[in-house]
Amino acid sequence: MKQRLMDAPPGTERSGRQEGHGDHPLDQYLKEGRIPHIWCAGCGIGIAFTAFLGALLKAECDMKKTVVVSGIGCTGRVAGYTNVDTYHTTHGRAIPFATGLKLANPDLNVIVFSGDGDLFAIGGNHIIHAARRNMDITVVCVNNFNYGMTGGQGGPTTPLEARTTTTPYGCAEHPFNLIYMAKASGAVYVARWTTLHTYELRDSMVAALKKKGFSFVEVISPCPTGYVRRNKLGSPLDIMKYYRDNSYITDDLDPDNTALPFNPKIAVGTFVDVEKPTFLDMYNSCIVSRAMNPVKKNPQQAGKGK
Ligand SMILES: Cc1ncc(C[n+]2csc(CCOP(=O)(O)OP(=O)(O)O)c2C)c(N)n1
Ligand code: SF4
Ligand SMILES: [Mg+2]
Repeated sequence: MKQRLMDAPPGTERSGRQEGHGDHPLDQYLKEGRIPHIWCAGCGIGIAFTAFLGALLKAECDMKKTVVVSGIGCTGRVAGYTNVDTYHTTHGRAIPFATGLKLANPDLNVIVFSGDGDLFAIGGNHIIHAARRNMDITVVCVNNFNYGMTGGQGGPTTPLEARTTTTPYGCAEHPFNLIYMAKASGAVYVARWTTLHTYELRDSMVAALKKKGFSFVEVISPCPTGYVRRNKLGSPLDIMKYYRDNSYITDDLDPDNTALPFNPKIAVGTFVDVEKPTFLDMYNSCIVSRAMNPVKKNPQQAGKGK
């Protein structure tokens, strides 16, 4: 990788965009000029990102029509490393930016890739309403149970009694169950995987990319520098072993029974896969068609009340 960076033509470090470089099948999706990345050793975001690039390849996404949007956070850096048009927006506002993009250009394939804090704390209101409207976007949330980028503060998914920099004696707040929340808000595709389940995660992202409507994929992921270290959960390899021994794949579970941690183990799989008209379907069939074809008033009634 270092060799490739040295070989990169001048200017790519800034623009990050190169054509035809490298020979790995995923190279075309990576802004190599932006490497080295910022992620810590053992962080799960890189695994989620690799699964995502594999999904772009497998889903045969048209890169000219694909846009990645993210908010601020370690996970949010995914937007900057993906070799498509990207939007690294303000903290918590990835969903409204994505919504605007989709409405302005419905041909675009719009993906939001962001963290648990970005999407469910400051951005919590946006995500529930985008799901309610069934906006045709794909949302990938890397859930590492804390605000990784800013020093490991507690957030809306921090488990009860877990230690973070803002909960040094343990977290006293009940966490959100993102699967249940996405389903209750109206998402038509909802899945969860851990960073151990790399192929399942990639294939789930393919399904989410192809799904018409609001699709949501949660990725349970370690933050070794923040959450894992403060809770003395061991090395990144120990976390992988933990995921292996404490997760099970199911497609039949009611989202209500998927709460973390760990009920009794981490339930992973696809929990929602249904069809429903999207916001744009409804907007076109309801508002646009009625505005274009107004019901003509009965001439006898037209004069009434004058
Ligand atoms: C309006 C605003 N508030 C707070 C911040 C500081 N901030 C930056 S990233 C972040 C949290 C990131 O956590 P998460 O979304 O879970 O991403 P992670 O770093 O864990 O991947 C916060 C609070 C900010 N940049 N802007
Ligand atoms: S602080 Fe945590 S989430 Fe951020 S890159 Fe490091 S390990 Fe990953
Ligand atoms: Mg986080």
